[in-house]
Amino acid sequence: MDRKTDRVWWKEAVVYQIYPRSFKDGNGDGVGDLRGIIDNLDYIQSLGVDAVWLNPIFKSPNDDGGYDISDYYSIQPEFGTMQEFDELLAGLHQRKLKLIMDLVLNHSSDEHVWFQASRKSKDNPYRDYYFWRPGKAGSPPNNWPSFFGGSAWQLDEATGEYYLHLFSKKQPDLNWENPALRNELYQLMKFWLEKGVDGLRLDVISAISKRIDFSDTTTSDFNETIRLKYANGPRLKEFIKEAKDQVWNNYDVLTVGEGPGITPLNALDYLHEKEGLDMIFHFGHMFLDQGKGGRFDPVPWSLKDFKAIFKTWDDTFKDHGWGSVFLGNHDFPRMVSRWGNDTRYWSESSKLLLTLLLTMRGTPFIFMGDEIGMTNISLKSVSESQDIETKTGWLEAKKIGIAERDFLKAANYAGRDNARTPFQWSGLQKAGFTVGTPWMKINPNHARINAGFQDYDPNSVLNYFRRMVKTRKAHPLLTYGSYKPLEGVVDNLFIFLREKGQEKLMILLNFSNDVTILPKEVSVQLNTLLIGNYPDQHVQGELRPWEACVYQC
Ligand code: TEU
Ligand code: CA
Repeated sequence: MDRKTDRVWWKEAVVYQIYPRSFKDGNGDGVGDLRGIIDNLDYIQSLGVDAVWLNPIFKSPNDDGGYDISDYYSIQPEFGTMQEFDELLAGLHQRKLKLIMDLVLNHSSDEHVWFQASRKSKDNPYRDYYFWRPGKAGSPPNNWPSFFGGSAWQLDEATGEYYLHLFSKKQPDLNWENPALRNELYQLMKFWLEKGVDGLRLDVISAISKRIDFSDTTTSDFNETIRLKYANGPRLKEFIKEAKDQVWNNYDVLTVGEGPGITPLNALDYLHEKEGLDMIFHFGHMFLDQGKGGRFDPVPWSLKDFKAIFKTWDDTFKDHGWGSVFLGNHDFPRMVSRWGNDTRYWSESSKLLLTLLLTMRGTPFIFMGDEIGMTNISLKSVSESQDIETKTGWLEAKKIGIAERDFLKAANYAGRDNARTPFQWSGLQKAGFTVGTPWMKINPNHARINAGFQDYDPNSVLNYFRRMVKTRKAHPLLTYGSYKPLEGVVDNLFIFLREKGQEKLMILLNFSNDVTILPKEVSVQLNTLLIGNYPDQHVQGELRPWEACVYQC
């Protein structure tokens, strides 16, 4: 049984992702916080979005931007108090906005009381909340690499054993094989759902079932190691089903799982109305420009491959399950810098990418700042990075003799700092983000790119985004209609049809700096232009550089 055609809020929603540390500082300490979000709920509502996905706000030593939780029941002190959380949730609900929280259940912080106990002794009741293994002749138990460089195992002197951490050594992996641990996680999820949280984004859910033989990886391609060794473990489906039975089925809650390593061939194994997740984030397109060395080994990408990945994933979900669509988040460079042209055609390509997000089939997730076309930042040295993945990536690169200049080039193209620069509210100093010293470098281009200026400019990226959201809402076929990309068009054009009943829309996107002639068979179908990203009338028969058009056919 599948609810492909059922109407549910999360299929019709446009979701706005907020990285709280960088959204707005409400108390002058240079760090974004809940007060800063509460004070800007009217701005969020003005976007026309339906839900907010908040990156983790739980107590954390902040080794990995809050993805290292040391207490699942309390708010990160820098972000505010539980009272302020309640105020935020009420403020969202008053505006008919839903809240999706980001829960990290694959690992905890090493400062969590569970881990503090677990490491005390081999027979501690909490020992098996984590994975401990003896080394092999003075080496780690196997050759698994961490996402953040080095081994995925850390020797703990106290008991002379290693513990597993797929991410940083301050993020020990939780042992889902242990039912006592699973029950603790179910309890903490119920705590937040009882408060009225509307959705859960489940961090690295694809990795919670470990292959406990811990056999070595046999490939040097890191994304292959994720797929074959970390994700899609033997009990993954079972654990998801149990969480569904024990917790999620008892609430009206959206569950969207972050699924690195999940492929079009097995995605549907994890999605099911009664026994699985509602959606996953897949990474097909997000690893497109990553070479064998992963993030800091960028390779050119082609629109041909980009289109093929969208087709493959749309095919995956066309009859069962439901897709999610995103082009950026807190883990990836800014979408206009990565997929668009953030110099000469900054405005047009920002709007084109927002058009793609809001006309594609699947629930769109918009990363804060992309609605105003925020761009990558250029770090002058690795020491300016605030991201463990870049800092450890540099240590690894140095070991193999890569020059800082070359590593920095890769980090400035692909690093996560790009997405974590403070939101650019105004052209004032510190971009209106804080009155204190910002925790992270602010992009100097905030003088030109900021929500304040754009709010008043009818042709701004921000006001185009607002119009595009309204267009999506006005045409339910953009949610429930079919998806059919046009084959055989020239490589720099991405053209697709959305249809439902008698209504048919054609979306035309020119991913290039060149004026491109439209094929005859396309032009003859175009009737009324619903929305376009050039202020003046669309020139029949061609697409201008980075031009996006949505036509009624
Ligand atoms: O990301 C894990 C993940 O799957 C990677 O694709 C992600 O891009 C990460 O940067 C490694 O390249 C999730 C969170 O989104 C990320 O912020 C955390 O660092 C990570 O899990 C560990 O919790
Ligand atoms: Ca603050």
